[in-house]
Amino acid sequence: MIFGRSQRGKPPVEPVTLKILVAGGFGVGKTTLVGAVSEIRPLRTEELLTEAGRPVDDVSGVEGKHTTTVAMDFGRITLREDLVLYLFGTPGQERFWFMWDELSEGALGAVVLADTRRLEDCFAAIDYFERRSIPFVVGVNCFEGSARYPGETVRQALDLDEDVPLVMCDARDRESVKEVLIGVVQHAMTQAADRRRAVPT
Ligand SMILES: Nc1nc2c(ncn2[C@@H]2O[C@H](COP(=O)(O)OP(=O)(O)OP(=O)(O)O)[C@@H](O)[C@H]2O)c(=O)[nH]1
Ligand SMILES: [Mg+2]
Repeated sequence: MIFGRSQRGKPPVEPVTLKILVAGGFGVGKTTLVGAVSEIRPLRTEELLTEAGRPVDDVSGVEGKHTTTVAMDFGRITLREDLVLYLFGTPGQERFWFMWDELSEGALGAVVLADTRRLEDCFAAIDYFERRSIPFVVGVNCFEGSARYPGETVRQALDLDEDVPLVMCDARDRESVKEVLIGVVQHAMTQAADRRRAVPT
């Protein structure tokens, strides 16, 4: 049990609330992921993709996409009665990245979504979290029609540290997304424990 708080015979406790970011390149499925698991109607800030944006908004691979996140997505999921996650989906397009610093304030960890057809699109998100020592998990969003690669191959292509978890997922599937989110919480806890051990008392 991650938080080790015994429930036996006690009144319900105030849940621990954690903030998790959902990042990754343009159109990789961040808004879809937050919408798939959120138990409240997710807050979205979608704007129509326009003719004017066509030269910079590369929709290849997601041709059915007509909108894009301009500020953030927000959702909530109760993983256990004493553990609630607040999800903040970031905008994928570079011109909205000034939002990221604001959104990452106080975050426990992050999911970096990746699409194997456009892996390079998530490099910037990986760099961002590595530089700030924010624990993250890479979720490979398995769009149908995209080639399936072994996790090890994707890991090498992303030049990921060995201890960064990499999981295959479907951003539209609640159970699949829950697994990814549990992975983020566990990874963040492990890293925090490692850091505590590393600091001499
Ligand atoms: N086939 C398939 N389509 C998906 C999957 N995940 C997302 N989509 C579709 O891909 C498109 C992009 O999804 P979004 O959730 O808007 O992506 P996003 O990362 O929030 O995009 P931006 O905010 O613009 O960066 C949408 O049309 C989704 O319906 C998936 O796993 N499989
Ligand atoms: Mg979005």
